[in-house]
Amino acid sequence: MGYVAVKKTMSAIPQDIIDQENAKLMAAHQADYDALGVRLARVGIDIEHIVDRLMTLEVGIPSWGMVSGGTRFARFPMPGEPTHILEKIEDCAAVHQVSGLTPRISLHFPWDKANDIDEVRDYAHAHGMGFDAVNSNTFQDQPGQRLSYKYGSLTHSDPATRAQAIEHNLECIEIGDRLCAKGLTVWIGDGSNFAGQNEFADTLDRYLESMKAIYAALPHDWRLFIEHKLYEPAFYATVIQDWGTSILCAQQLGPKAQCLVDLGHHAPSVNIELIVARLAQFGKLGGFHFNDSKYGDDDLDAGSLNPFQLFLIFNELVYAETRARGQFNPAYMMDQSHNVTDPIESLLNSARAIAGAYVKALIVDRKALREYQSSNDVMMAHHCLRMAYETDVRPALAMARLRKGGAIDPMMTFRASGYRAQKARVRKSRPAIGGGII
Ligand code: RM4
Ligand code: MN
Ligand code: MN
Repeated sequence: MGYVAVKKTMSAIPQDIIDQENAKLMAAHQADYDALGVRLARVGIDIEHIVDRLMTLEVGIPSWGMVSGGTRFARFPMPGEPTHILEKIEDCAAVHQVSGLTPRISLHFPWDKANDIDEVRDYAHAHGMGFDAVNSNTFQDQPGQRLSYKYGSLTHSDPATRAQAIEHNLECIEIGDRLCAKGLTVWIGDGSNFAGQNEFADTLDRYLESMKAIYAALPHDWRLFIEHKLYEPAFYATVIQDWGTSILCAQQLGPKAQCLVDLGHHAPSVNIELIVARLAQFGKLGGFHFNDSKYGDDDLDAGSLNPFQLFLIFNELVYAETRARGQFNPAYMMDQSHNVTDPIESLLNSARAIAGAYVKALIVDRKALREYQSSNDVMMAHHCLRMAYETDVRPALAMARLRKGGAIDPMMTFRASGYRAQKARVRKSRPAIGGGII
């Protein structure tokens, strides 16, 4: 997604700070890496091959996750948080510098609207950053907006409101194109709060009609991601509520339309890895919004509550990649709200969890697994997954980061850099008033 050959000329965190921190940890890191290498070699896995694969993994980060998030009740701002898009980009670059995993930023419009979009692009490129899918927003009204989205946007009963929502998505494509992004993610808040408020079939008809107009405006190498969500803001029925409706719509729209799985957008106890497998099998798995959740769309750090689920998802992804033979390219993104932690630290926390889940999925002994499955040896099949999951793969993650110029220990290095404290001195403070997600 959004690959551009960027020449880095600016650094959010001075490289020598990262190098100094790495120097302190180098001997211990090398010993741990060698030990893991020996351990993996015993089961026929070459650690260098795993690190090479990991170095190709890239996960986008959300511009809207760079400021302290809030709930419906309150937002507690943090000193030094970014106040405009360029500062958000700088923070994203800091995450990538130490994690080596997050070279692209996903923008959300009109939240990230800028007078000079070329300046935004150039500033990101100067930091070695590109852009992921752009996100439209027709779930809120903006100041001065002509027609309200209170009763819907792309599915609204009024054609003029639908036209306005379509127009906004077309503008997002235009801006995204200038940023060299390659995808548009559409999540709508449309639905109903009361039985009888609207007809399920009619709202979906209107959605498809609107999405066809957006699809028609996509550049040839773009993808359109349909993001479903079970509930909220609609509490009775949501128009694109689950992966079933999502894949039906993606199939109706055409090959550029794919489904996006946000890990917080499912009913409790739903088997998300099974959804991933189904979408991948039919070529409709477009990408992810990684996060973790306990109750609903909690937007907690990826892997912070349910790391085994994250591993099982990556296990499906690695298997799907093998089956697809090169045709498989989901766009990985994080979508989190950081309400009580420093967003940069939460993204580092999640980057580690995601990379760890990927590596653990890579070291699953697939040949043995298949044999256990064929002979119906249930316990050993499960054991095979558990053995990979329970391996401490941190030295492999550290090596991949190190080889990308990142940190052996991202969290401690970020703390040692004094980045946030320095930003608190130079950045203006943002108001605490009001709730809401950003
Ligand atoms: C939604 C959904 C979308 C995100 C907004 C801010 O719940 O996850 O991906 O754009 O929140
Ligand atoms: Mn999302
Ligand atoms: Mn969400």
